[in-house]
Amino acid sequence: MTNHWTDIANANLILVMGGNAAEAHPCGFKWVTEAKAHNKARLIVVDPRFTRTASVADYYAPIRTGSDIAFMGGLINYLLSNDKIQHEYVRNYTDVSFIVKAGFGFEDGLFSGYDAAKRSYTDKSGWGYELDEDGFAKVDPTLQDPRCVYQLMKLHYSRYTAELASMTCGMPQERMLKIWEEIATCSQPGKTMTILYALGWTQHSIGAQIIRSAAMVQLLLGNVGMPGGGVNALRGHSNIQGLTDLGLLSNSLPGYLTLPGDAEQDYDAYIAKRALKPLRPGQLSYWQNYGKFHVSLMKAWYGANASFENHWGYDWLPKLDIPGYDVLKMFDLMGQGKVNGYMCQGFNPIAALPDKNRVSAALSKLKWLVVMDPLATETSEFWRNVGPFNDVRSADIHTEVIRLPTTCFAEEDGSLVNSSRWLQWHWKGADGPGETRTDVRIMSELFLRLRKRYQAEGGAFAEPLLNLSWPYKVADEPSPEELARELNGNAVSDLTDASGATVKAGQQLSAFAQLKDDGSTASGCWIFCGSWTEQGNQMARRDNSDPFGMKQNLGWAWAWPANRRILYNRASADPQGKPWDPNKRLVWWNGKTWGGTDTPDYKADVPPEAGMNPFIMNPEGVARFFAVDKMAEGPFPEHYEPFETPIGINPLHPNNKQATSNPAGRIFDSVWETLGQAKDFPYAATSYRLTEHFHFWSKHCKLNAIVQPEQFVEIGEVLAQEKGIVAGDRVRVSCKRGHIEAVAVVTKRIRPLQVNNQTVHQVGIPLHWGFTGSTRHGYLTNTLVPFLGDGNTQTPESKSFLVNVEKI
Ligand SMILES: Nc1nc2c(c(=O)[nH]1)N[C@H]1C(S)=C(S)[C@@H](COP(=O)(O)OP(=O)(O)OC[C@H]3O[C@@H](n4cnc5c(=O)[nH]c(N)nc54)[C@H](O)[C@@H]3O)O[C@H]1N2
Ligand SMILES: Nc1nc2c(c(=O)[nH]1)N[C@H]1C(S)=C(S)[C@@H](COP(=O)(O)OP(=O)(O)OC[C@H]3O[C@@H](n4cnc5c(=O)[nH]c(N)nc54)[C@H](O)[C@@H]3O)O[C@H]1N2
Ligand SMILES: [Mo]
Repeated sequence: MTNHWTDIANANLILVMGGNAAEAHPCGFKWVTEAKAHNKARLIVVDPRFTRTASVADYYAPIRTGSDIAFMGGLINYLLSNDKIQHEYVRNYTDVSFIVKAGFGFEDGLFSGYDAAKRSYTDKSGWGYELDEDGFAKVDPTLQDPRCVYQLMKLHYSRYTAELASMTCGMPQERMLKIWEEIATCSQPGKTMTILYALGWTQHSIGAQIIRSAAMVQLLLGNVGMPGGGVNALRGHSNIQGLTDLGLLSNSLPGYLTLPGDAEQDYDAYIAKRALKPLRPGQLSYWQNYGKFHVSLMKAWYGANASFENHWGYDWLPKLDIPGYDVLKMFDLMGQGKVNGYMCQGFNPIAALPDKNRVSAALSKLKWLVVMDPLATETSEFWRNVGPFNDVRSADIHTEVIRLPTTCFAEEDGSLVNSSRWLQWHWKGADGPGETRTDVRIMSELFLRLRKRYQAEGGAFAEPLLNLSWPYKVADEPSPEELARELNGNAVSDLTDASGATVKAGQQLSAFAQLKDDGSTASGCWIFCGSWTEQGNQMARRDNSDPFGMKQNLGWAWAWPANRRILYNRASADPQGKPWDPNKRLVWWNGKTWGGTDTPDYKADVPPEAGMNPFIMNPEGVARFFAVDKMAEGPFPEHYEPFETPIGINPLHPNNKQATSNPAGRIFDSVWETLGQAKDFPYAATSYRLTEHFHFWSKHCKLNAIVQPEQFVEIGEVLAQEKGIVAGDRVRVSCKRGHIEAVAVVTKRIRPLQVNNQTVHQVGIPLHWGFTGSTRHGYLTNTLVPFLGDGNTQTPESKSFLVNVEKI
């Protein structure tokens, strides 16, 4: 989230689109209720289904799954052509005036630089700003230059008329216009809309670009950095925010630092490429501190073994030979027989990943599989024949499966990072039963045994293991406190920080501004620096006082970065440093310094007249409508159809087959033949959650099993009638990859939509059932989802695929 949970109460308008917060985030959803009750906020919900969130909305509109960019693109066009933008904000705080290189173009659904054979944009050289001779970006403050971002954006979205958007989304035009009109009222300074989204936006082959389009809308309205504004990802697993923060993705390092690629063997070049120089004179470009964060990380990992002479152990970091080893890639390699063993920790891939039969075949090619989990999951039982629900030939599967029972979060102390970026400490409720061990214990023992063997026998590339620093009191079980203190970081030798304060060797650091690139500081995750200081565990704080009445609650837990609650909050004040609206005060210039109700996201002593731009994480200091070269499929979001499209063409590019679905989406060659077509599988299906279950494990819990005992699918009344299905019938839902069977729920909550002059029916499939646990056994929903994903995040397209439905 750019903003945070309690801040939702500051919104005037709440758009829930691409999520179902009342169902999947019921505790956080109370802040929506607060905003409605105390702030007269209005709630708009856009979802293929009339959801539990929609049931308390002021306005609801249906949408065809996978078509949200058409809606957002139409909205951008509407705001620009009706002049409903926050002018001063857009002019001063965004890239509208920046001149784009002449090499950038867009034609027939494709941006410049596309390589059809490689299915990717191999030449992104045009996707950037024109620079002057000093290396600064060229701008045209009058916005008249046809190559400035403003003019290019206007041109790009002029194609997204209300008619075209409506016929692409299947949303009646008058409903669409009503929503756009209401959203447009938030272009007044001080009136804010918050956008809450989750998987309804991410789980598409074009998901990351849907979210960018939402960011563009919020920038046009001047809503980023504002109380009650922002683009807010409601995150999933209790600690999934912590997972990305700590760099558990295959191409990242803790604190959003990045792993080098194969071509980056030179340490200085690796740092220089990431320590971005300012693109405007006098601008603060915060990533110029990259080296300090990186060296401090290496000192945390390798201690005294990381030195100036050995480039802080740079050679011990893996260098990626491909952009990343995401789960789709790993399971593709596994399916090709190129993976011997798999450690599966707190993850149930056969249930969670797309195309269950493909995942099962991949697991069958392993020599060994270790499952670390409190439960016997579908993945640890994948080799067992469970009738039609898991119809495998056990005798043919030679994978050796080893289960290591772990505790779960409630059986240990530690911290969880929530969607608000708050690190909240929690205390264990009970000891784990039986032979369970904590994950930390299992991983530590494994490490210690491996290291012992390397010490005794040697081996290829042993240095990363041999040189690791392991300073914990109990070597085979570091404590949560020790680990948390290490993530925060400490002084390695006595030092004087930028403010002139001295920190003694061994003392905890208090802020990442103290980090250095000379080896005198260690920090396991620079953005967590400040969470466990000499003053103690800041994550355990539970002071909910709210002195300014702005719901920022700076004494509750600890938020990264720097206990800042709202990112980019400098933009909540006008260029002179005065809040856009006295009722929406976050930070302001008091004549000497920036301060207020939140920790300023800016350099505290730089006066407004210095003209430093507020988005200090970008080298140009402004927010981007034009994503330069950061996205796989182009600098502006464009609508592409799901890979399995119910209408067969892209209404925006009916004549270019290459631009039907995301031309840079993640798909492997062998997957094309597994995709179905609308003539065989005519219905647009989507999958989702229910409050009563948590993925695939709450079904092991008897109370949850009782409240939602059996797999069902939701179909609309019109489709049910066409198919002769009544509520309670058993139906077979099939796609080219397989089928499931379930009970039919016939509902008014899913209506047929008129899309591109044809009727599209949607089918809703909850994801929770399987062949373990206490519920009635069922088929895994992911039997139906295709094995492909987003071009940037590789997130599977679990929200849009084609099926047929028949009565059994
Ligand atoms: N009770 C419970 N809570 C949970 C979870 C759980 O399993 N159970 N899981 C947690 C996790 S890990 C996550 S990631 C979150 C997920 O949170 P959500 O994303 O809110 O959950 P979903 O139910 O997967 O999907 C949300 C909605 O997206 C809609 N949708 C589908 N396709 C589209 C589309 O193309 N456009 C739009 N606008 N909407 C679409 C669906 O109809 C659905 O109502 O929930 C978390 N909370
Ligand atoms: N079709 C479709 N597929 C989807 C989705 C969808 O919307 N539609 N949503 C996707 C999303 S967003 C998600 S997050 C995934 C969820 O997919 P998974 O994360 O694989 O699902 P869970 O059932 O939550 O599995 C977590 C496992 O962790 C175990 N566990 C709990 N605590 C601990 C612990 O402390 N240590 C260890 N080692 N294990 C522990 C649990 O017992 C459980 O088996 O599903 C994805 N798949
Ligand atoms: Mo998730």
